[in-house]
Amino acid sequence: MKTVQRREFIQFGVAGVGTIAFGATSAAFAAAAIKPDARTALLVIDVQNCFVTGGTLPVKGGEEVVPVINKLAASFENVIVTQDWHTPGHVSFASAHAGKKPFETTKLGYGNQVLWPDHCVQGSTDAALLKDLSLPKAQLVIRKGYHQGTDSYSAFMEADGKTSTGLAAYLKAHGVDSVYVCGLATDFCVAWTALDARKAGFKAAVIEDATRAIDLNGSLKAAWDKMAKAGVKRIQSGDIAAV
Ligand code: VGL
Ligand code: ZN
Repeated sequence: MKTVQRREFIQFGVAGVGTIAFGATSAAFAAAAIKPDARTALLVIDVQNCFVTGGTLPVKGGEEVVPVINKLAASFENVIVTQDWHTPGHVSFASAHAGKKPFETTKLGYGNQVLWPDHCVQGSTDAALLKDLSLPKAQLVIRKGYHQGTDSYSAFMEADGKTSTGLAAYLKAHGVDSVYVCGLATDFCVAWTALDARKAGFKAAVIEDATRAIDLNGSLKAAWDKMAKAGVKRIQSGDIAAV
């Protein structure tokens, strides 16, 4: 019991407190940096060509997360990668809905769906991971959004709220209880993944400077508010001990 509490304090307590008490650059703060252990995983969400400059659904500054994530990943024993992986004509594409334009919404059986430009089609260069992403330790690639009629922003659960990707069971089988989420985009796949991590019983943090947002109609603020309510911590890459 003592061990668990102490670890929780180090992993999920000190970063925020340290920022207020000492400032991010002080030696006191540096000494309290988060040191990921065997029960912790870094989830690298959708760092794919589609979501960066030149891609089909570019996120402003998306490519800037690559050096940050490469450095972060070296500090983690467990690294998991996701890819948005849609069928041609996927239900989340505006082109699949007569009279609809990208960034409009529609109502599907499972609720409201934002309609996107065609993006991340299975096997395309657009859906490939960025070539400069260097994650030699990555142990699992989870692909999601491959059911024609169901989107999946979250790495844990498809948008119908009941079809699991298997990620929670995988992490639990490996003794992981805490996840740190980074990648693209902050207000969609990163946020939904972090929220579902909490629902599945994991401690969860989003590494803000290792993400970039789409920010559609206030979606970024809404996502941070929702995550704060759900107990998702908001940290910076500098809060993780470098190796
Ligand atoms: C994403 C919109 C559509 C994401 C994926 O990775 O955040 N956003 N598909
Ligand atoms: Zn998508």
